[in-house]
Amino acid sequence: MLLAFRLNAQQKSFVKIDKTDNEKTIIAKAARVVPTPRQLRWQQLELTAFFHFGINTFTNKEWGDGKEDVSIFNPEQLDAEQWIKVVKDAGFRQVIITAKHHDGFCLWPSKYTTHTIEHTPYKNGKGDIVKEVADACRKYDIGFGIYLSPWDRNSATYGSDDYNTYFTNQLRELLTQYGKVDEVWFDGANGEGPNGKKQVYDFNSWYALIRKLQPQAVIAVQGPDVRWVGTESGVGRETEWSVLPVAEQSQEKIAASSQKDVNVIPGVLGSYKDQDRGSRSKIMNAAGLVWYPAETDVSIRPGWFYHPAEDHKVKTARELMNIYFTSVGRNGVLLLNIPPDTKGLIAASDAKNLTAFAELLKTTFNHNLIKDAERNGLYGNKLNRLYDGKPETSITPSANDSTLSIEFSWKEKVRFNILSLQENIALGQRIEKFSAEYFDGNEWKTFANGTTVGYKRLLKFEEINSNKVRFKILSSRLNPVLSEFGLYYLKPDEYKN
Ligand code: FUL
Repeated sequence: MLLAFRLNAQQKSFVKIDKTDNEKTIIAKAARVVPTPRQLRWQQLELTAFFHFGINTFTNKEWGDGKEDVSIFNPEQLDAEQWIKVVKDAGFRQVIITAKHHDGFCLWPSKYTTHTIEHTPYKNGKGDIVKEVADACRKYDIGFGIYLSPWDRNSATYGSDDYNTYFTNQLRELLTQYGKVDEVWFDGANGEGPNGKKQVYDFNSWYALIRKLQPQAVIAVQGPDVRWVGTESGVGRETEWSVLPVAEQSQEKIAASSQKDVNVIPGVLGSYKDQDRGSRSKIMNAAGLVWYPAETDVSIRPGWFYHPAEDHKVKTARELMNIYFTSVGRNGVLLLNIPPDTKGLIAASDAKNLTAFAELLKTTFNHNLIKDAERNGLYGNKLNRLYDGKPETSITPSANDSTLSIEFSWKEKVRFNILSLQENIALGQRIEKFSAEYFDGNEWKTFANGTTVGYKRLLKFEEINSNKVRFKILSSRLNPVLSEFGLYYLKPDEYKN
């Protein structure tokens, strides 16, 4: 018990690789890199929602230039509780509001500029939409996050040091006036100010301010805690490692930033376009490793902001379900954008599709077939741990074994077309290769295989009918820790590729 505690206490979200470390040592180090408590909480949310709302909603544009007349902003029926109820009922557990987009218009009455909601007809200048959203989140018990665009096309100071002070002041307002903040989302977009100079952002001091005022908040995606998956399509990588390699200089900055945490943006080796960012070949020449999980952002509509012409282009329940498979089901967190309309409401079309998506999700994962399987295999009743919904109960082979094999049998044949896997990532991400087979009466046949699992891996395939299934972890960094395993069936007419 004591030994286990000591080992856990040693585990951190980053580790240095020494030049003398051999492959075995590097792999063991990689297996022990773990998420911070804030990263773990965030990963377990699975579904988070983005609300792009602001002056662009009224100009019908995606990007504003900061010269907009703010008197056009008047969402007369705005009801933040409607936004939160719609997403909460659909299973979303945290939201992010665009407090300020690239146009510089503030949805709260910032003291530091006049380009705000205070100078609009909305509630005669007495409104504060950041507050309305924060209050609704608290009322419905759902996480609250803010998007604050560093790129500001309205501020006269943009392009100078004064802008960093301006931004810090705005950030402080948002971090101190609205209660608990669970996520802060920074975009990397960067332009030139009126002086023709490109702004150099003071990110590290902003991270320090967030850590001080809201230590539980994850900082995404220009930030130390959460990484952009690399596309805006909702499709993550099939091989998605949360433990990534960093270069020498980055390793030094991380170590200097804190003893127990990462407080700078990790300089990950390779490119966000790479299909694999963390397998053995990628981490062998790293100077350090860091827990840096992927967030998959995508909009329910073609654009990020609401445009009436896109009312008929809202993603369907089936499309959202596919996105669930390729985001959450590929070791990511889904950040789905649902932009409120000019009335200040989530449009009926979007709400309808979200409700249908939630129903589809419920039907799909309603019954895990392994609950009905016999218990005569190697792990016997321990198999119950694989469907109790608790990440901390798991099955694992002995400490020296990096493979695992489990078998399920049923008295009668069962029908399935979905496989769901989860690792207990509180202990790290370890699984590197797996395969699943069924017995067709004569021989074993593979129906699914893959590489990483991480928090969750979902696979779908042609319907299988069988009374025997076996699952093998073929390769893992140290002993694999499998916490959940599921086989499900969904009628093809309810769910198509
Ligand atoms: C991008 C922005 O430029 C888009 O307008 C949107 O906010 C998206 C989430 O991030 O970089």
